[in-house]
Amino acid sequence: MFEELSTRFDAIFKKLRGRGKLTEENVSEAVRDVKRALLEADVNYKVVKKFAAVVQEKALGSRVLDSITPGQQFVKLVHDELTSIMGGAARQIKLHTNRVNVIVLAGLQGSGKTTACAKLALYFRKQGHKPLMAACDMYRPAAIDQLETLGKALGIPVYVDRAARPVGIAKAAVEAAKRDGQSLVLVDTAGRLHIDKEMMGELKEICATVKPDEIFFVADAMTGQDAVNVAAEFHREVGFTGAILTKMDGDARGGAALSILDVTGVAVQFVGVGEKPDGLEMFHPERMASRVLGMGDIVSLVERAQETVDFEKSQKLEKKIRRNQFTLQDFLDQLRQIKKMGSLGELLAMIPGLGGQLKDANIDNTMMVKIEAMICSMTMREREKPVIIDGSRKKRIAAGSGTTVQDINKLLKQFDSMKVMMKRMTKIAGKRGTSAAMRNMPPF
Ligand SMILES: Nc1nc2c(ncn2[C@@H]2O[C@H](COP(=O)(O)OP(=O)(O)OP(=O)(O)O)[C@@H](O)[C@H]2O)c(=O)[nH]1
Ligand SMILES: [Mg+2]
Repeated sequence: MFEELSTRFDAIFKKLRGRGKLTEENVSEAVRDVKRALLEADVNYKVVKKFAAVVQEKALGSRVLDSITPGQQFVKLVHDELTSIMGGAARQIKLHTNRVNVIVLAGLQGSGKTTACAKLALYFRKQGHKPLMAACDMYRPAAIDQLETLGKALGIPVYVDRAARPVGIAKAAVEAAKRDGQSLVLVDTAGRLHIDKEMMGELKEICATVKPDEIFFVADAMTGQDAVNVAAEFHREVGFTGAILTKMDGDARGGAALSILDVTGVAVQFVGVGEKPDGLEMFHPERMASRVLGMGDIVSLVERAQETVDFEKSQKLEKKIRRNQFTLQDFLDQLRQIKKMGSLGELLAMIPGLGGQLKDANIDNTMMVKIEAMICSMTMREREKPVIIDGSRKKRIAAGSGTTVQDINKLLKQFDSMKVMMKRMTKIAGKRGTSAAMRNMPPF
């Protein structure tokens, strides 16, 4: 996400920091570079112009130039402005608890509406709601099947009526939800290649009938300014309460995320970060700005860890680490937990300070696969007591996992030093009192 833009900002700030003292001239130069970077990331030109003017004015007008750390001050300024154009504080969606909530999803063909429908159903179910998905796309025969398959996989009910019209389906779904005690209806609508009268008419009719609490405009982030222009047109016609930018896991340059609010007046509410139903994140402007500027996103990382990591298991693990009983089997379990959280590269990119360096590090999941293979080729006793792994055992494990004896040696050595480090960390944490977030984190 935002990789290119991130790299560009990194270079601009490095240049600035190398200057020792900032002058009006090199601030102007940096602002010009920022402007170019944003334009290349496909941010709307009017937004860029405004952004640059504000940064320039604040950088020159305030105490930035005279401060002890002008470079850092400048970074902070850009960070704050980025946060502000994306909407400042995130809006928490609060669903009603005393009646059925309705959310309508709309957008162009293939933007990710149906996927987002399932993602939101899962998201709100995690918060204790009981979602029902309504299949209102009658134009593509496979659309209903797609939603039904997703529903079945997640155990979420889908309202289907292959003979009715979209408006009727939406209405009947809300009634069914009331009857069956579901608390949220997610309406999946049909996509079109372009915004057309028929589509708008149908959508307006659906909205007038079911009176949704939220209308989310779903846009493919990869399409950049096109997505923003369609969003603006859409908003004029129907109005929406939030945008969902999908496919942010691809190489979307960021333009859409940075422009939608300014152009339409409505903020991004969620981002899609994967094809699977758990690939959805709430959009936090502040965290996103940190990510763009390569400052990492530790809060999202902790949140994701909390969602995936089993609390009881991690407490047991903490005890084991403290007693120095951490085994290769535990290590394997941890690796699998991390894999559940996402790709290693993606996770590391969220760690402050690491973002920019990752490119050359070539961190990929093959390393994890290799380690997993090696541990899986060990007997249980070897995993519990790695000291017994002698030369001949090493040969056997290497042959079994398609690796070399050197690989096994490396793994064992890394495991040893990791154990030492972990013990040290729990000691420090113990003194300070481990925070709940830390306890939930895997130990590396
Ligand atoms: N990588 C990635 N792929 C996504 C994401 N969201 C959706 N997709 C993929 O995009 C394609 C289209 O998604 P759908 O949910 O079917 O899109 P839609 O808007 O319902 O499409 P129509 O009903 O045809 O208008 C599918 O292949 C999805 O798997 C995302 O956040 N990341
Ligand atoms: Mg669809």
